[in-house]
Amino acid sequence: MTSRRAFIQSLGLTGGAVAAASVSPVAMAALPELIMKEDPNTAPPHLPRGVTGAGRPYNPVVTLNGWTLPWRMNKGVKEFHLVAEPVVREIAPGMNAHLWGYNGQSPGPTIEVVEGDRVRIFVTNRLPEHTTIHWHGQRLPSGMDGVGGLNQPQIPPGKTFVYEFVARRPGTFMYHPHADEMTQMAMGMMGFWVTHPKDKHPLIDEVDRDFCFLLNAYDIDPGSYTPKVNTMLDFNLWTFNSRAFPGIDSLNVRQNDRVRIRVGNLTMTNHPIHLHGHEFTVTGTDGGPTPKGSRWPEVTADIAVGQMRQVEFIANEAGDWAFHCHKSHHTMNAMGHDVPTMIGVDHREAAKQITDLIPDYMVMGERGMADMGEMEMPLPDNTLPMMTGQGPYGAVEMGGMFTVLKVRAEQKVGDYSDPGWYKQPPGTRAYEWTGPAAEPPRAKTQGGQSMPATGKPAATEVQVRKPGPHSGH
Ligand SMILES: [Cu+2]
Repeated sequence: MTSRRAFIQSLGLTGGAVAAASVSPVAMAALPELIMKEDPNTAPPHLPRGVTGAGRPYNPVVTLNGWTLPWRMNKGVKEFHLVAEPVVREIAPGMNAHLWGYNGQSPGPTIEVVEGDRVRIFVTNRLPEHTTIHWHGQRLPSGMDGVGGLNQPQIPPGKTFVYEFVARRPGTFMYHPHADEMTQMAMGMMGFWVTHPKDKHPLIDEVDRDFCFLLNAYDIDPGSYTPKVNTMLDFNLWTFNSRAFPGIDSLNVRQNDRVRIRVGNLTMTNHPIHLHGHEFTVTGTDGGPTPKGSRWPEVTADIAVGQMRQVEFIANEAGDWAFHCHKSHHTMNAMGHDVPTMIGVDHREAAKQITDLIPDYMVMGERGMADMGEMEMPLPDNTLPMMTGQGPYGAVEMGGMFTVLKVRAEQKVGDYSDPGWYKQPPGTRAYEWTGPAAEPPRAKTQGGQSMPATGKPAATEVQVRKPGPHSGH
């Protein structure tokens, strides 16, 4: 079966230590080969029957800046091999994070099966401490649920444990350790799981494109590489699948495609995920598909901690559409929190002198924050600008949990490649007004017209410095 190896390579994956020419009983008695991915690019979807020629067909998902783990079929059981290990993840070009993950990446590969499949997952622990895997949302025997100490002994470093169960319920799931959870999830240990329905399902529509990703967050000090694991709320890197804008791939679809996006939240706060230009409905949670009567149009879905949402819409509006978390601090990259707002203060000379002494000194812009998008300040090594990303009309001034849905009439069926920027038809872009400027209407009185204020100063004092920074948001 050279086709298996060729297939794995065609996905940009490495592995295949086991020559798959003959899957002999001896080979099947060994651990499934370890398949790894080195780069953070979005892998193309698996062909439903591409890996082993075995198993029921389904419409595969595309994991944003991630990949799906190939399996091998062993006497009717789908076998997967996950290895928990330290990894280097490029958060965006210019910044690598030292994380823990699975099979070379954080998050780990997506596991994709069909309702009714018997699944056997070998988990090898190459971490310096014990671990487990919990299969969030699955119906399974209690002993397979992965809570260390409760359902099973911990998996010691160097050991391999086997999980086996039937994927009973179709839907959207995730996996993560239930062992030293605070550390291991802060270090990036998590992955996605999709169980496709085996037959036509009354509540699960067929879609043309099916994307998935996890929300995650890290606290990595500017200039350093490893997340701080004790952080509870004050994270500074907000990511889709451990990537921050502009490192997140766009979601490229064909106009009029029915699109599903599945999102799971393994951060420590909620994320209102917002789509421009379209309305979607929430068609499923980690509890399963939602009843049709419960679906109403939305443009933002709040995804709470430990929740998953799958949203669906018809991508019928051609263009480039922002898709992002609506918490504005979550569309920013690593920033020093203990800096004053400098709006109104021209600090450029002072900042130059300070950065000679303190290289990672960062200040807020004196005309608002927009000029941070075209960062003039020197940054410490391995640090992303707070907001960046070059669009067709200049800096996008975003970071973190932000990407673009690209809807194109000319995108081919099954083509996930980036079509470039949208070419707007003439006369459909916001433009500058060049006529005479109007006098802004302003009240001339000192207070409201009905109840003028008494004893108020003649002019409001200009505050150039706002009160100090917030904390604990
Ligand atoms: Cu958010």
